[in-house]
Amino acid sequence: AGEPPRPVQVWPDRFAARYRAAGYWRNETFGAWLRERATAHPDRLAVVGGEHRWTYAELDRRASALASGFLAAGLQPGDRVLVHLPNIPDFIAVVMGLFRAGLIPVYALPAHRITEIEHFAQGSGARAYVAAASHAGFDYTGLARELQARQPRVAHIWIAAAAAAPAPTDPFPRLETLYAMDGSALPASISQGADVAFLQISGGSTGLSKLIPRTHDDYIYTLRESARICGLGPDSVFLGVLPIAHNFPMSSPGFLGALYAGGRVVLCPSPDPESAFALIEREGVTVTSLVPPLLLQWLDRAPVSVHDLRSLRAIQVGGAKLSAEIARRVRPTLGATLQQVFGMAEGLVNYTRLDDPDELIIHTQGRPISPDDEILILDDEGRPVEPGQAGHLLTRGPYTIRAYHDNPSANARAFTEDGYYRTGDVVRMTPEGYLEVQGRAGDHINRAGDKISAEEIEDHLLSHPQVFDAAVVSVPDEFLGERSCAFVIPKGGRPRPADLKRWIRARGIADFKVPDQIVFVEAFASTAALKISRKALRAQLRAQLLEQE
Ligand code: J2J
Repeated sequence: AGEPPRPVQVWPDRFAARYRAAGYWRNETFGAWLRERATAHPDRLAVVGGEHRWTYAELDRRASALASGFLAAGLQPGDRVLVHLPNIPDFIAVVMGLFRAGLIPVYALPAHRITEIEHFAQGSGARAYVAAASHAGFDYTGLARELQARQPRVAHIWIAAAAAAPAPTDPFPRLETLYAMDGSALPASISQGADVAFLQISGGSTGLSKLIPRTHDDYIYTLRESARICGLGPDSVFLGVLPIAHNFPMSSPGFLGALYAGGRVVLCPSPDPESAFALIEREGVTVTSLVPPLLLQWLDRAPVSVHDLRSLRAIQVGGAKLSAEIARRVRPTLGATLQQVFGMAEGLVNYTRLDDPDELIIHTQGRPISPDDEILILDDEGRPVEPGQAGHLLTRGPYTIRAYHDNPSANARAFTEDGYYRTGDVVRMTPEGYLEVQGRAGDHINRAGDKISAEEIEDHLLSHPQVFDAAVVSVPDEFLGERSCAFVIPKGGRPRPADLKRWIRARGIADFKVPDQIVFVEAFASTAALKISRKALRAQLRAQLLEQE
């Protein structure tokens, strides 16, 4: 089979030249800017989490120590490393260490399980896996064992044990031992700006998640601009509440934006509002990012909390559509400015600006970061819509990818011949040039910001012996925004819904993908129409369900 391909991301020359000339791409790298910050202000706090309080110098030292440990183990620059860590300081040390070594992190979410991890390992050709021993009641060491059995190419595994004592049978080296390495001889960076820095995970609108190669140049551009647009500086304290492996709390402006600006990152390992509120008070948090359902919890709990939240200045909300009614409550209840963020791991990110009129902040999802973000809004036939009308959003620009990693069929679907990315989102543009998200054209469920591919879950359902056919659709949900409903045609007796859910879970996938609701039907009304598309079928079933409610 040979060596798996190395990730690349290439823009046509004339675009690359333009992005460099405009000063967007500066051949800056992660390893280099961390070293610059650590030299400029070594004693300033960079990362706070659990018992740890690391200065910039300490973070830089730990990154170098890990980098030399990874390389000493036999990994080579360009190798891919699966990072499967919750919101703990080790997450940041590990990714900074990988950058320093020229290794390529592949970000998995803590909710992902063996099936997804194996898919990422295979797709990226990963040679190593770094996980926490356990988190939120799940044993990642067990997953590591299974991964190694299924994918022997993943030869190196490190487990961050945190405070927990290692189990006597645990065969894996502890990440912590690498912090004792001497990495002082390593250069700050061996990468170039145009190199792929990491692989991010797509929301997966059709089928399984795809891998998104982002370069130092393109991603650091978004960090620099996001930090500016969100008003971040040395005094900013960013709270990571959402899983920081996700592109939104990572970069919009996220923990990387905060570090880029020389600010401080505080990590909250639990999504519970009171844990976050306690940290806001203790650390003087000024900024955080939330998905709409979490914001809703905060709005309910803040007025009765004992904690003082007055340090909060801005809150970014995105990942899923925020309703105007909820948006309106942010400033009066939390005393902070709302910034709506409409972004995607593939690239394009839109923000409402801090000084925008309330009208725009409450009703729109913002405008692009870059003057060179090109936006097309097209009708079903691919023609530009009339101004103000809704249509399919396509985009290209200085930080939107031109291709997924090693995936020609997905690339053929997701990109036009002239390099526009088909986002799958339906939007309209206001006269001010701001975008309002209307919905999605594709069949995925946006469950509280977690993206679920209908096709992926249908395939899991079809593996059950008592499932003849299945169609998964999204249903509006007051709290989650959308929830998932599986329509199932049983065969040979009807399975119990709880058993079906257990079956899906046992396939080793993230819990958020397990259908919220299962409806048994005799047949799909449309099977008579023979060649009806899955898409049309799902639309029909969704309409049927909404009618009944
Ligand atoms: C409606 N839908 C939204 C919003 C994303 C910043 C913010 C979010 C993401 C993200 C991100 C939305 N209103 N405000 O990576 O850097 C839906 C759209 C979009 C998809 C992308 C970032 N914000 N969405 O959510 O890659 O459907 O990135 O195409 O996970 O989320 O999902 P994802």
